[in-house]
Amino acid sequence: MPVLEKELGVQQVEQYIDGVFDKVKKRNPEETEFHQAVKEVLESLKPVLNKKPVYMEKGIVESIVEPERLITFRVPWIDENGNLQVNRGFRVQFNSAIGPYKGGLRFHPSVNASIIKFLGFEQIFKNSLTGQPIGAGKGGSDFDPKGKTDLEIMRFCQSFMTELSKHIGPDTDVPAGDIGVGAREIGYMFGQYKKMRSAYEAGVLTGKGIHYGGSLGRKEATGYGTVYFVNEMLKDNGASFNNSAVVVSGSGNVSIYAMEKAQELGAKIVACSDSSGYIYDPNGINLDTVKRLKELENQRISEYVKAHPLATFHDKFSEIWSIPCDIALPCATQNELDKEAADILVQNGVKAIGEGANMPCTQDAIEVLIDHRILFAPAKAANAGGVAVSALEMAQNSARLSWPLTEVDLKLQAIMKEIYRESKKASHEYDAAGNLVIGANIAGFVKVADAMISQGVI
Ligand code: NDP
Ligand code: 2IT
Repeated sequence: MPVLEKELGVQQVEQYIDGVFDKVKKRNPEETEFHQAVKEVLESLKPVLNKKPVYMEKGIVESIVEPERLITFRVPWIDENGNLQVNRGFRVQFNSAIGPYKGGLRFHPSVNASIIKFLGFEQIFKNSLTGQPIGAGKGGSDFDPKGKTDLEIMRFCQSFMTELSKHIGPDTDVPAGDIGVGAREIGYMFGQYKKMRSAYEAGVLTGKGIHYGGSLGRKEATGYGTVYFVNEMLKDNGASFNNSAVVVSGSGNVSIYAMEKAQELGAKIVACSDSSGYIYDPNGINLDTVKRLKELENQRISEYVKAHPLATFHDKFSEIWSIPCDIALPCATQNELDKEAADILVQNGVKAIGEGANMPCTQDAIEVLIDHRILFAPAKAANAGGVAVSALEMAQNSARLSWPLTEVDLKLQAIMKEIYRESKKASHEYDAAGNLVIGANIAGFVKVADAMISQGVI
């Protein structure tokens, strides 16, 4: 292409992207997390739009940032004292170009339209990267599970599902867990859905208990998958988990199984956290204790030091990143690792970061890490193992089969390797020199965009 024509093309793309982003901000005022997620993707799509203007001409970019549907609803329930409580429920059905809407449910007091839309938007590209036939959705509620009795959790889940059941189904929209939603909540919601439909539609939810249609390996999949992905990235750069010091934030589902797999690969986990603070254990975190506290007893992480007197508890959650480490895995929540934390990690000689949580690093933190050539595994690629195994759970439910754990785990390993390979390939194809943020966004986008073009204006 002649130089002038190429420059005009670049300018046109810049203007187009600016225009789409302005519209997103105007249409979704004050939804800062959603803006942040959209901005990152739009910026990384520029090289694709330069090479393939058809995505602009067909209006794919302005379509992909607009959810197909956003449902909000009232969730009334009665607490232990007989008082009425009213929460707000959400489901965003973002994109169904390559399969039924698929994505988790989050129960946390911070949940609002911005959080649900950012998560649903990320899911488009993540789900596409898995190579599985799944579209993108996300949902949840501002319900706070902390301090609630089991009965209150059940009542809330039932009320939430009474409304949500009108909008989901094994071929339309398949929710799963996320923050505050694990096997217990999925069980109560599945029970209510089954009662309302008078039918056993096992594939309507994933992350179910193994005894009623869940997949072996789903519980571990996000954490293991993150470590498999980071391991690929390390191997590709002549490094490994073996003998490395690792800091993992959070102590929930993703965090626990990331720690487990990293330990299996020879790493020493020196710190983990919950929202009340972090623990540092110079001997390496004892996972049996963390599992007992978190999976069985619903305790705070500070209790860990009672069983391990050499360990210390610090009540500032965000200061976990000041612990020197070779590899950092943020596995708690969005924007938990900011520029200041990234600066400290770099000063302390960190070699790699793997995002187990969704959007855990702020944009300026990512810039610091990339500028310093720290190996960086972005969330959409690194934490895709969870939803990938959810898709395998759907496949098993459709076939009325249950695969052995080794089969699921081998499939997960192959999927994570392939996501790494594809993300890296796309980054080189579009002149981003191994930048996996750009590579993953592009590789995820292209499949969905092509499907959208094939299906016409709908
Ligand atoms: P869990 O509820 O099991 O655990 C969340 C952990 O993060 C807890 O330790 C929690 O502490 C901590 N945390 C949550 N919110 C905050 C906050 N605002 N500030 C500080 N700490 C916080 O959730 P998951 O492990 O399932 O999810 C963790 C992350 O991984 C989320 O970003 C989620 O979207 C993402 N993810 C999850 C997948 C899955 O399969 N579950 C798949 C892909 C991504 P506390 O208990 O004190 O609240
Ligand atoms: O963010 C995510 O990918 C999840 N919470 C898992 C979604 C799923 O459908 O398994």
